Amino acid sequence: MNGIEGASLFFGGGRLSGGPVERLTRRIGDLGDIFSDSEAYARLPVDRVVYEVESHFPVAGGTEGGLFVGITYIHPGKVGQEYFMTKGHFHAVRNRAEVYICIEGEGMLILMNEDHSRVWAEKMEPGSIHYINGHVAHRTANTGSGVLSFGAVWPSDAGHDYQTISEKGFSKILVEKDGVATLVNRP
Ligand code: PAN
Ligand code: ZN
Repeated sequence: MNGIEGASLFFGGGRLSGGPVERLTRRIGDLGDIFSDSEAYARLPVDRVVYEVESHFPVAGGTEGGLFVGITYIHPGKVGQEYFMTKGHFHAVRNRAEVYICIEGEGMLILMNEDHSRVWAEKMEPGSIHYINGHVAHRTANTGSGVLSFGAVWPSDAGHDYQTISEKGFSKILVEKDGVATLVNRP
């Protein structure tokens, strides 16, 4: 043996493999509280897949100093005029930052500050790299016609606060307006 080893994790062919990978699927039926147009939401099949996440957790959740890695795949689609998107969250430990790297597709990273007074977005395209400051809520939306996929790396003690978003939402939503992805105030 020469002491040289292969990586334990591999991304290829649109899939994470190698090391232990946990897979999570979010369907329309799981996402009732995030989309604004409840009539359009009710018309979609509850089992339609909106996004999938593959994650590798090399250390236990809550470990200080470790990192987690994941790939998110958001399918194309809309609920009314609002693009398919992730639930979105603050990190439970608010000062924990994160990096996203877009792999494939077209989308927007939607960000909101801690007192919900400001929402803004960054365009995601293959190769775009997004540094997400701690204290900033983040969600991603697929604005294209194919799958949007991106890699994420975040601290293993960050945790996820979904509660705040499910109760109060983001103060702006991303909708298609005259063919263009546009942030508008939440109705
Ligand atoms: C990402 C997200 C992933 C799914 O790995 O967890 O894109 O989005 P939701 O967690 O909001 O459903 C991340 O930001 N981790 O911290
Ligand atoms: Zn996060």
